[in-house]
Amino acid sequence: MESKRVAAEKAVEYIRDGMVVGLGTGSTAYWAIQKLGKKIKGGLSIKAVATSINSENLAKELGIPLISISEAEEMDITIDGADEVDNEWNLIKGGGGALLREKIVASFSKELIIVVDESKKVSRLGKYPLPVEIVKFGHELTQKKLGKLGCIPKLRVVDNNPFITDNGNYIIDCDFGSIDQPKDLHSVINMIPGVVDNGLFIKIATKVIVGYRDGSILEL
Ligand code: ABF
Repeated sequence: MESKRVAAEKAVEYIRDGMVVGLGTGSTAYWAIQKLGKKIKGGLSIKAVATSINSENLAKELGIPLISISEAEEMDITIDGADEVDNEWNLIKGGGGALLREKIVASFSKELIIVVDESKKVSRLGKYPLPVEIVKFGHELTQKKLGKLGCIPKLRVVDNNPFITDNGNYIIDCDFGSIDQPKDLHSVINMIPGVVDNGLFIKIATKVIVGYRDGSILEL
């Protein structure tokens, strides 16, 4: 936790009065939201857009003023976590099931600061199964098509039921083992009818902050 927390709190130092801030999802983004809540109690004045119902509820608890993405139009800075980050700052995200709203918010952000602990840095993406959000209609066939791309596709299940995203869709976790051409794979996956989006974030991050167990920080 300490390494995630130091990275997340460092990212919050970039937040200034009057900004519109994208709130990520997951246990690292959690610490950024907590720190933001403290700074707002100390007088920081911002508006926030959440990337999940979980983050929205946490922000409400902490008194962080929320607006909808439609009201925001653009975020100044979004702070979010990731499951893997490669040397070109391509990401795998979606372990928390929030990839669609995270990618939408990220795509309308001037800055996307990714906050991770050292375990997330990889030389090649894919050890972590790639989450793909798909619609329910024909999901078994969509899952088969994903398998034909060279992965082991598994419907994400929680408490013996299919996981349902905030958008009412399913997640297929696709174990590719290793992803050589993330940009190409991203396009090929998203061309499959029934696929809404996938957890590859290609060249969207503008800064990566890595936290280490000893409390040190690496800003890439
Ligand atoms: C979220 O944070 C997800 O996209 C990603 O899977 C997760 C990273 O998990 P954590 O920060 O909890 O390690 O943005």
